[in-house]
Amino acid sequence: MRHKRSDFPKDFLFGTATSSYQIEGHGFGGAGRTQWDDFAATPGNVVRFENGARACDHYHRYEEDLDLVSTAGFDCYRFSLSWARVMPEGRGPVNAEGLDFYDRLTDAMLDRGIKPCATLYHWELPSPLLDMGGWRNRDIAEWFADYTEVVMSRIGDRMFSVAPINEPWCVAWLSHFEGHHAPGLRDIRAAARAMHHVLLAHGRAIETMRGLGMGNLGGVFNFEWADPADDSAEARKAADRYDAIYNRWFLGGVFKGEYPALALEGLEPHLPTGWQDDFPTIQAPLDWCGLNYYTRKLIAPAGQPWPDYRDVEGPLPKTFMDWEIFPDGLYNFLTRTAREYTGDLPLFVTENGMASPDLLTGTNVDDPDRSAYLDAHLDSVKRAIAEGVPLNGYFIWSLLDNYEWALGYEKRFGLVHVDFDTLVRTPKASYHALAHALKS
Ligand code: PNW
Repeated sequence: MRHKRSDFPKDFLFGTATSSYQIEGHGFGGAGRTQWDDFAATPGNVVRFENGARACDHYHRYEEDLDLVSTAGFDCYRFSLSWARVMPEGRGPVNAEGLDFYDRLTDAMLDRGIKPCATLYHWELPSPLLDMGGWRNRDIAEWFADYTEVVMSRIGDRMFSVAPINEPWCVAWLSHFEGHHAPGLRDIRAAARAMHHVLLAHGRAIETMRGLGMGNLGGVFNFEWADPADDSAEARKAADRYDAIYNRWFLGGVFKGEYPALALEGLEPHLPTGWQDDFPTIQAPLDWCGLNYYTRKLIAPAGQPWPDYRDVEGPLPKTFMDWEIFPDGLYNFLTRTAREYTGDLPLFVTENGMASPDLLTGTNVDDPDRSAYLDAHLDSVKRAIAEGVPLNGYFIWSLLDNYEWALGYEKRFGLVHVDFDTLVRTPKASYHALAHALKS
Protein backbone atom coordinates (compact mmCIF):
# COMPACT_ATOMS: atom_id res chain seq x y z
CA MET A 1 0.00 0.00 0.00
CA ARG A 2 1.07 3.55 -0.70
CA HIS A 3 -0.36 4.96 2.52
CA LYS A 4 0.88 4.69 6.05
CA ARG A 5 -0.59 5.67 9.40
CA SER A 6 1.63 8.73 9.70
CA ASP A 7 -0.06 10.22 6.59
CA PHE A 8 -3.19 10.76 8.73
CA PRO A 9 -3.97 12.95 11.76
CA LYS A 10 -2.55 11.67 15.04
CA ASP A 11 -5.86 10.52 16.52
CA PHE A 12 -7.32 9.14 13.29
CA LEU A 13 -8.78 5.67 13.93
CA PHE A 14 -8.44 2.65 11.68
CA GLY A 15 -10.80 -0.26 12.01
CA THR A 16 -12.32 -3.22 10.27
CA ALA A 17 -15.94 -4.32 10.16
CA THR A 18 -18.07 -7.48 10.12
CA SER A 19 -21.67 -8.37 10.95
CA SER A 20 -23.19 -11.09 13.08
CA TYR A 21 -25.22 -13.06 10.52
CA GLN A 22 -22.42 -12.89 7.97
CA ILE A 23 -19.76 -14.49 10.21
CA GLU A 24 -21.07 -16.02 13.45
CA GLY A 25 -22.99 -19.08 12.39
CA HIS A 26 -26.60 -19.22 13.44
CA GLY A 27 -29.35 -21.52 14.69
CA PHE A 28 -27.58 -22.81 17.84
CA GLY A 29 -26.84 -21.51 21.33
CA GLY A 30 -30.50 -20.74 21.94
CA ALA A 31 -30.77 -18.30 19.02
CA GLY A 32 -34.12 -17.88 17.28
CA ARG A 33 -34.88 -18.09 13.58
CA THR A 34 -34.31 -15.01 11.43
CA GLN A 35 -35.75 -13.59 8.23
CA TRP A 36 -32.49 -14.45 6.44
CA ASP A 37 -32.85 -18.16 7.26
CA ASP A 38 -36.35 -18.02 5.78
CA PHE A 39 -35.39 -15.90 2.77
CA ALA A 40 -32.42 -18.12 1.86
CA ALA A 41 -34.61 -21.23 2.00
CA THR A 42 -37.06 -19.81 -0.52
CA PRO A 43 -36.19 -20.58 -4.18
CA GLY A 44 -34.88 -17.72 -6.30
CA ASN A 45 -33.53 -15.52 -3.50
CA VAL A 46 -29.97 -16.60 -2.73
CA VAL A 47 -27.40 -18.43 -4.87
CA ARG A 48 -27.34 -22.16 -4.07
CA PHE A 49 -29.71 -21.51 -1.11
CA GLU A 50 -26.65 -20.54 0.94
CA ASN A 51 -27.34 -19.14 4.41
CA GLY A 52 -25.56 -18.11 7.61
CA ALA A 53 -26.02 -21.41 9.47
CA ARG A 54 -22.27 -21.96 9.70
CA ALA A 55 -20.67 -18.95 7.96
CA CYS A 56 -17.18 -18.42 9.46
CA ASP A 57 -18.11 -20.12 12.75
CA HIS A 58 -16.97 -16.93 14.40
CA TYR A 59 -19.16 -17.75 17.42
CA HIS A 60 -16.64 -20.45 18.34
CA ARG A 61 -13.53 -18.82 16.85
CA TYR A 62 -13.87 -15.21 17.95
CA GLU A 63 -10.62 -15.24 19.94
CA GLU A 64 -8.65 -16.19 16.84
CA ASP A 65 -10.50 -13.56 14.80
CA LEU A 66 -9.87 -10.80 17.32
CA ASP A 67 -6.19 -11.76 17.32
CA LEU A 68 -6.26 -11.04 13.58
CA VAL A 69 -7.78 -7.60 14.28
CA SER A 70 -5.13 -6.70 16.82
CA THR A 71 -2.17 -8.21 14.96
CA ALA A 72 -3.01 -6.03 11.96
CA GLY A 73 -2.77 -3.00 14.23
CA PHE A 74 -6.40 -1.86 14.00
CA ASP A 75 -7.65 0.49 16.71
CA CYS A 76 -11.33 -0.42 16.39
CA TYR A 77 -13.54 -3.36 15.52
CA ARG A 78 -17.02 -2.72 14.15
CA PHE A 79 -19.28 -5.73 14.86
CA SER A 80 -23.01 -6.31 15.13
CA LEU A 81 -25.29 -8.22 17.46
CA SER A 82 -27.95 -10.66 16.40
CA TRP A 83 -31.34 -9.66 17.78
CA ALA A 84 -32.56 -13.28 17.53
CA ARG A 85 -29.55 -14.56 19.47
CA VAL A 86 -30.36 -12.20 22.32
CA MET A 87 -34.17 -12.44 22.10
CA PRO A 88 -35.14 -15.58 20.15
CA GLU A 89 -38.72 -14.38 19.59
CA GLY A 90 -37.67 -10.79 19.03
CA ARG A 91 -39.65 -9.77 22.11
CA GLY A 92 -39.99 -11.10 25.65
CA PRO A 93 -37.65 -13.81 26.94
CA VAL A 94 -33.92 -13.16 26.82
CA ASN A 95 -31.49 -15.93 25.83
CA ALA A 96 -28.81 -15.69 28.51
CA GLU A 97 -26.37 -17.73 26.42
CA GLY A 98 -26.60 -15.21 23.59
CA LEU A 99 -26.11 -12.21 25.83
CA ASP A 100 -23.16 -13.98 27.49
CA PHE A 101 -21.54 -14.39 24.09
CA TYR A 102 -21.57 -10.66 23.40
CA ASP A 103 -20.31 -9.99 26.90
CA ARG A 104 -17.31 -12.32 26.30
CA LEU A 105 -16.76 -10.83 22.84
CA THR A 106 -16.64 -7.33 24.31
CA ASP A 107 -14.13 -8.28 26.98
CA ALA A 108 -12.02 -10.12 24.41
CA MET A 109 -11.78 -6.86 22.43
CA LEU A 110 -10.87 -4.84 25.50
CA ASP A 111 -8.26 -7.42 26.53
CA ARG A 112 -6.55 -6.79 23.19
CA GLY A 113 -6.81 -3.02 23.36
CA ILE A 114 -9.43 -2.94 20.57
CA LYS A 115 -12.23 -0.36 20.75
CA PRO A 116 -15.67 -2.06 20.47
CA CYS A 117 -17.92 -0.33 17.92
CA ALA A 118 -21.33 -2.00 18.02
CA THR A 119 -24.22 -2.06 15.57
CA LEU A 120 -27.50 -3.30 17.01
CA TYR A 121 -29.17 -4.36 13.78
CA HIS A 122 -27.44 -5.65 10.68
CA TRP A 123 -30.43 -7.26 9.01
CA GLU A 124 -31.25 -10.61 10.65
CA LEU A 125 -34.73 -9.72 11.91
CA PRO A 126 -36.19 -12.42 14.20
CA SER A 127 -38.76 -14.34 12.12
CA PRO A 128 -41.63 -13.90 14.59
CA LEU A 129 -41.35 -10.13 14.12
CA LEU A 130 -41.55 -10.49 10.35
CA ASP A 131 -44.73 -12.50 10.88
CA MET A 132 -46.11 -9.41 12.59
CA GLY A 133 -45.19 -7.19 9.64
CA GLY A 134 -41.53 -6.50 10.39
CA TRP A 135 -40.46 -3.04 9.22
CA ARG A 136 -43.97 -2.36 7.86
CA ASN A 137 -45.32 -2.35 11.41
CA ARG A 138 -44.84 0.85 13.40
CA ASP A 139 -44.55 -1.21 16.59
CA ILE A 140 -41.09 -2.30 15.47
CA ALA A 141 -39.74 0.95 16.90
CA GLU A 142 -40.78 -0.16 20.40
CA TRP A 143 -39.65 -3.78 19.88
CA PHE A 144 -36.28 -2.42 18.80
CA ALA A 145 -36.05 -0.02 21.75
CA ASP A 146 -36.73 -2.92 24.15
CA TYR A 147 -34.02 -5.05 22.53
CA THR A 148 -31.63 -2.09 22.68
CA GLU A 149 -32.29 -1.71 26.40
CA VAL A 150 -31.64 -5.41 27.07
CA VAL A 151 -28.34 -5.44 25.18
CA MET A 152 -26.95 -2.12 26.30
CA SER A 153 -27.87 -2.64 29.96
CA ARG A 154 -25.38 -5.49 29.76
CA ILE A 155 -22.54 -4.26 27.53
CA GLY A 156 -23.25 -0.55 27.04
CA ASP A 157 -20.74 0.49 29.70
CA ARG A 158 -17.87 -0.97 27.62
CA MET A 159 -18.75 0.24 24.11
CA PHE A 160 -16.56 2.79 22.36
CA SER A 161 -19.40 3.70 20.01
CA VAL A 162 -22.84 2.39 19.05
CA ALA A 163 -25.05 2.74 15.97
CA PRO A 164 -28.58 1.33 16.05
CA ILE A 165 -29.08 0.27 12.43
CA ASN A 166 -26.71 -0.60 9.60
CA GLU A 167 -27.70 1.01 6.30
CA PRO A 168 -31.37 2.02 6.55
CA TRP A 169 -31.58 2.12 2.73
CA CYS A 170 -30.81 -1.60 2.53
CA VAL A 171 -33.23 -2.39 5.37
CA ALA A 172 -36.04 -0.45 3.69
CA TRP A 173 -35.64 0.08 -0.06
CA LEU A 174 -33.41 -2.81 -1.15
CA SER A 175 -35.50 -5.27 0.87
CA HIS A 176 -39.05 -3.93 0.40
CA PHE A 177 -38.99 -2.29 -3.03
CA GLU A 178 -36.20 -3.97 -5.00
CA GLY A 179 -36.76 -7.32 -3.28
CA HIS A 180 -33.08 -8.29 -3.35
CA HIS A 181 -32.76 -8.79 0.40
CA ALA A 182 -35.03 -10.30 3.04
CA PRO A 183 -37.98 -10.16 3.24
CA GLY A 184 -37.86 -9.85 -0.56
CA LEU A 185 -40.89 -7.60 -1.10
CA ARG A 186 -41.46 -5.49 -4.24
CA ASP A 187 -44.10 -3.18 -2.95
CA ILE A 188 -44.02 0.62 -2.88
CA ARG A 189 -46.34 0.86 0.12
CA ALA A 190 -44.26 -1.59 2.18
CA ALA A 191 -41.10 0.24 1.11
CA ALA A 192 -42.41 3.69 2.08
CA ARG A 193 -43.47 2.50 5.50
CA ALA A 194 -40.13 0.77 6.05
CA MET A 195 -38.28 3.94 4.93
CA HIS A 196 -40.01 5.80 7.76
CA HIS A 197 -40.17 3.12 10.47
CA VAL A 198 -36.47 2.32 10.16
CA LEU A 199 -35.69 5.92 11.13
CA LEU A 200 -38.26 5.94 13.90
CA ALA A 201 -36.64 2.78 15.33
CA HIS A 202 -33.22 4.40 15.01
CA GLY A 203 -34.45 7.40 17.00
CA ARG A 204 -36.10 5.29 19.71
CA ALA A 205 -32.89 3.30 20.15
CA ILE A 206 -30.87 6.51 20.50
CA GLU A 207 -33.35 7.83 23.10
CA THR A 208 -33.16 4.52 24.96
CA MET A 209 -29.37 4.56 25.09
CA ARG A 210 -29.34 8.20 26.24
CA GLY A 211 -31.65 7.06 29.01
CA LEU A 212 -28.96 4.58 30.03
CA GLY A 213 -26.45 7.42 30.15
CA MET A 214 -24.53 6.31 27.07
CA GLY A 215 -22.50 8.54 24.75
CA ASN A 216 -20.72 8.34 21.38
CA LEU A 217 -23.89 7.28 19.59
CA GLY A 218 -24.24 7.59 15.82
CA GLY A 219 -25.88 6.37 12.65
CA VAL A 220 -24.45 4.31 9.77
CA PHE A 221 -25.78 5.16 6.30
CA ASN A 222 -24.82 3.79 2.90
CA PHE A 223 -24.20 5.93 -0.16
CA GLU A 224 -23.98 5.30 -3.87
CA TRP A 225 -22.91 8.08 -6.22
CA ALA A 226 -25.47 8.54 -9.01
CA ASP A 227 -24.50 10.10 -12.35
CA PRO A 228 -26.92 10.56 -15.25
CA ALA A 229 -26.27 8.07 -18.06
CA ASP A 230 -26.49 10.86 -20.67
CA ASP A 231 -27.03 14.62 -20.91
CA SER A 232 -30.79 14.51 -21.25
CA ALA A 233 -33.01 16.29 -18.75
CA GLU A 234 -34.80 12.97 -18.16
CA ALA A 235 -31.57 11.19 -17.20
CA ARG A 236 -30.58 14.03 -14.88
CA LYS A 237 -33.98 13.92 -13.19
CA ALA A 238 -33.73 10.15 -12.81
CA ALA A 239 -30.25 10.42 -11.25
CA ASP A 240 -31.50 13.14 -8.89
CA ARG A 241 -34.45 10.96 -7.88
CA TYR A 242 -32.11 8.02 -7.26
CA ASP A 243 -29.89 10.28 -5.14
CA ALA A 244 -32.92 11.51 -3.19
CA ILE A 245 -34.13 8.02 -2.29
CA TYR A 246 -30.75 6.41 -1.76
CA ASN A 247 -28.54 9.11 -0.29
CA ARG A 248 -30.68 12.02 0.92
CA TRP A 249 -33.76 10.48 2.53
CA PHE A 250 -32.07 9.23 5.70
CA LEU A 251 -29.67 12.15 6.25
CA GLY A 252 -32.59 14.49 5.58
CA GLY A 253 -34.74 12.79 8.20
CA VAL A 254 -32.08 12.52 10.88
CA PHE A 255 -30.28 15.85 10.43
CA LYS A 256 -32.95 18.17 9.00
CA GLY A 257 -36.28 16.68 10.03
CA GLU A 258 -37.49 16.48 6.44
CA TYR A 259 -37.53 14.12 3.48
CA PRO A 260 -36.40 15.23 -0.02
CA ALA A 261 -39.25 16.59 -2.13
CA LEU A 262 -38.23 14.53 -5.16
CA ALA A 263 -38.57 11.31 -3.17
CA LEU A 264 -41.81 12.39 -1.49
CA GLU A 265 -43.44 12.83 -4.93
CA GLY A 266 -43.73 9.06 -5.15
CA LEU A 267 -43.56 7.97 -1.53
CA GLU A 268 -45.77 10.41 0.36
CA PRO A 269 -49.08 8.73 -0.57
CA HIS A 270 -47.77 5.54 1.04
CA LEU A 271 -46.27 6.93 4.23
CA PRO A 272 -48.06 6.16 7.52
CA THR A 273 -50.41 8.93 8.65
CA GLY A 274 -48.86 11.44 11.00
CA TRP A 275 -45.34 10.74 9.75
CA GLN A 276 -44.29 14.38 10.17
CA ASP A 277 -44.91 14.13 13.91
CA ASP A 278 -42.14 11.55 14.28
CA PHE A 279 -39.27 13.88 13.37
CA PRO A 280 -38.51 14.95 16.96
CA THR A 281 -37.67 11.29 17.70
CA ILE A 282 -35.95 10.65 14.36
CA GLN A 283 -33.80 13.74 14.96
CA ALA A 284 -32.51 12.58 18.36
CA PRO A 285 -29.07 14.25 18.48
CA LEU A 286 -26.10 12.12 17.44
CA ASP A 287 -22.41 12.25 18.33
CA TRP A 288 -21.12 11.06 14.97
CA CYS A 289 -22.24 9.97 11.51
CA GLY A 290 -20.92 6.92 9.65
CA LEU A 291 -20.74 6.59 5.86
CA ASN A 292 -20.52 3.26 4.04
CA TYR A 293 -19.31 3.69 0.49
CA TYR A 294 -18.46 1.30 -2.33
CA THR A 295 -19.51 2.46 -5.79
CA ARG A 296 -21.22 4.67 -8.35
CA LYS A 297 -24.15 3.93 -10.68
CA LEU A 298 -25.10 5.46 -14.02
CA ILE A 299 -28.81 6.18 -14.04
CA ALA A 300 -31.26 6.39 -16.95
CA PRO A 301 -35.03 6.97 -16.98
CA ALA A 302 -36.89 3.66 -16.70
CA GLY A 303 -39.94 4.65 -18.71
CA GLN A 304 -42.10 3.40 -15.84
CA PRO A 305 -44.51 5.41 -13.73
CA TRP A 306 -42.39 5.59 -10.56
CA PRO A 307 -39.55 5.50 -9.53
CA ASP A 308 -38.40 6.68 -12.89
CA TYR A 309 -34.86 5.33 -12.92
CA ARG A 310 -32.84 2.26 -13.79
CA ASP A 311 -29.08 1.77 -13.59
CA VAL A 312 -27.06 1.04 -16.71
CA GLU A 313 -23.64 -0.38 -17.56
CA GLY A 314 -20.89 2.11 -16.75
CA PRO A 315 -17.49 2.72 -18.30
CA LEU A 316 -15.34 2.38 -15.16
CA PRO A 317 -13.43 -0.73 -14.07
CA LYS A 318 -15.51 -2.98 -11.83
CA THR A 319 -15.01 -5.28 -8.85
CA PHE A 320 -16.19 -8.89 -8.62
CA MET A 321 -19.55 -7.49 -7.40
CA ASP A 322 -19.87 -5.75 -10.79
CA TRP A 323 -19.61 -2.50 -8.86
CA GLU A 324 -17.77 0.40 -10.53
CA ILE A 325 -14.62 1.61 -8.80
CA PHE A 326 -15.11 5.35 -8.26
CA PRO A 327 -13.00 6.71 -5.37
CA ASP A 328 -14.08 10.31 -6.09
CA GLY A 329 -17.55 9.33 -4.90
CA LEU A 330 -16.23 8.88 -1.37
CA TYR A 331 -14.70 12.37 -1.44
CA ASN A 332 -17.94 13.78 -2.86
CA PHE A 333 -20.07 12.25 -0.11
CA LEU A 334 -17.73 13.21 2.73
CA THR A 335 -17.63 16.84 1.65
CA ARG A 336 -21.33 17.03 0.78
CA THR A 337 -22.43 15.38 4.04
CA ALA A 338 -20.39 17.78 6.17
CA ARG A 339 -21.43 20.81 4.10
CA GLU A 340 -25.15 20.10 3.82
CA TYR A 341 -26.08 17.92 6.80
CA THR A 342 -23.64 17.38 9.64
CA GLY A 343 -21.43 20.49 9.94
CA ASP A 344 -18.90 19.98 12.73
CA LEU A 345 -20.16 16.53 13.72
CA PRO A 346 -17.39 13.88 13.57
CA LEU A 347 -17.69 11.60 10.54
CA PHE A 348 -16.42 8.06 10.06
CA VAL A 349 -16.11 5.94 6.97
CA THR A 350 -17.72 2.89 8.55
CA GLU A 351 -17.37 0.60 5.50
CA ASN A 352 -15.26 0.58 2.35
CA GLY A 353 -13.71 -2.35 0.53
CA MET A 354 -14.09 -4.68 -2.43
CA ALA A 355 -14.86 -8.25 -3.43
CA SER A 356 -12.65 -10.40 -5.62
CA PRO A 357 -12.39 -14.16 -6.28
CA ASP A 358 -9.23 -14.37 -4.09
CA LEU A 359 -7.96 -17.84 -4.83
CA LEU A 360 -5.73 -19.49 -2.28
CA THR A 361 -2.45 -20.73 -3.75
CA GLY A 362 -0.57 -22.70 -1.13
CA THR A 363 -0.73 -20.42 1.88
CA ASN A 364 -0.91 -17.17 -0.11
CA VAL A 365 -3.69 -15.02 -1.45
CA ASP A 366 -2.41 -12.39 -3.81
CA ASP A 367 -4.93 -9.53 -4.00
CA PRO A 368 -3.13 -6.45 -5.34
CA ASP A 369 -6.44 -5.08 -6.61
CA ARG A 370 -7.71 -4.79 -3.04
CA SER A 371 -4.66 -2.88 -1.82
CA ALA A 372 -5.02 -0.56 -4.82
CA TYR A 373 -8.74 -0.05 -4.10
CA LEU A 374 -8.03 0.87 -0.48
CA ASP A 375 -5.18 3.20 -1.45
CA ALA A 376 -7.35 5.00 -3.99
CA HIS A 377 -10.13 5.51 -1.43
CA LEU A 378 -7.66 6.62 1.23
CA ASP A 379 -6.62 9.34 -1.22
CA SER A 380 -10.22 10.57 -1.07
CA VAL A 381 -10.14 10.37 2.72
CA LYS A 382 -7.00 12.51 2.81
CA ARG A 383 -8.41 15.07 0.37
CA ALA A 384 -11.53 15.44 2.50
CA ILE A 385 -9.52 15.85 5.70
CA ALA A 386 -7.27 18.42 4.01
CA GLU A 387 -10.38 20.43 3.17
CA GLY A 388 -11.49 20.47 6.77
CA VAL A 389 -14.05 17.64 6.85
CA PRO A 390 -14.05 16.42 10.48
CA LEU A 391 -13.36 12.80 9.51
CA ASN A 392 -12.15 10.76 12.49
CA GLY A 393 -11.72 7.22 11.20
CA TYR A 394 -11.87 4.66 8.41
CA PHE A 395 -13.15 1.07 8.62
CA ILE A 396 -12.49 -1.62 6.04
CA TRP A 397 -15.19 -4.07 5.03
CA SER A 398 -14.34 -6.76 5.91
CA LEU A 399 -12.05 -8.60 8.31
CA LEU A 400 -13.05 -12.01 6.94
CA ASP A 401 -14.48 -13.44 3.74
CA ASN A 402 -18.08 -14.01 4.73
CA TYR A 403 -21.71 -14.52 3.76
CA GLU A 404 -22.39 -11.89 1.11
CA TRP A 405 -26.17 -12.11 1.50
CA ALA A 406 -28.04 -12.99 -1.71
CA LEU A 407 -24.70 -13.64 -3.43
CA GLY A 408 -23.61 -16.30 -0.94
CA TYR A 409 -19.99 -17.16 -0.17
CA GLU A 410 -18.40 -16.58 -3.56
CA LYS A 411 -17.92 -12.81 -3.26
CA ARG A 412 -14.92 -12.43 -0.99
CA PHE A 413 -14.55 -9.05 0.76
CA GLY A 414 -12.09 -10.17 3.48
CA LEU A 415 -8.61 -9.03 4.34
CA VAL A 416 -8.41 -12.60 5.59
CA HIS A 417 -9.30 -15.57 3.40
CA VAL A 418 -11.66 -18.15 4.87
CA ASP A 419 -11.81 -21.71 3.54
CA PHE A 420 -15.49 -22.49 4.02
CA ASP A 421 -14.84 -26.26 4.24
CA THR A 422 -12.02 -26.26 6.79
CA LEU A 423 -12.74 -22.77 8.22
CA VAL A 424 -8.99 -22.08 8.14
CA ARG A 425 -8.16 -18.36 8.12
CA THR A 426 -5.33 -17.14 5.86
CA PRO A 427 -4.38 -13.44 5.86
CA LYS A 428 -4.25 -12.12 2.28
CA ALA A 429 -1.47 -9.93 0.87
CA SER A 430 -3.68 -6.88 1.50
CA TYR A 431 -3.84 -7.80 5.20
CA HIS A 432 -0.05 -7.91 5.40
CA ALA A 433 0.26 -4.66 3.44
CA LEU A 434 -2.20 -2.97 5.74
CA ALA A 435 -0.53 -4.28 8.89
CA HIS A 436 2.72 -2.81 7.62
CA ALA A 437 1.04 0.52 6.81
CA LEU A 438 -0.60 0.74 10.24
CA LYS A 439 2.70 0.18 12.00
CA SER A 440 4.64 2.76 9.98
C1 PNW B 1 -23.10 -3.50 2.80
N1 PNW B 1 -26.54 -2.68 -2.72
O1 PNW B 1 -24.19 -3.98 2.09
C2 PNW B 1 -23.28 -4.18 4.13
O2 PNW B 1 -23.22 -3.38 5.27
C3 PNW B 1 -22.51 -5.44 4.30
O3 PNW B 1 -23.24 -6.33 5.08
C4 PNW B 1 -22.15 -6.03 2.97
O4 PNW B 1 -21.49 -7.26 3.07
C5 PNW B 1 -21.28 -5.02 2.23
O5 PNW B 1 -21.93 -3.76 2.10
C6 PNW B 1 -20.85 -5.46 0.84
O6 PNW B 1 -21.97 -5.66 0.02
C7 PNW B 1 -24.69 -3.59 0.89
O7 PNW B 1 -27.08 -3.59 -3.38
C8 PNW B 1 -25.27 -4.58 0.11
O8 PNW B 1 -26.58 -1.50 -3.13
C9 PNW B 1 -25.87 -4.28 -1.07
C10 PNW B 1 -25.92 -2.96 -1.50
C11 PNW B 1 -25.35 -1.95 -0.73
C12 PNW B 1 -24.74 -2.28 0.47
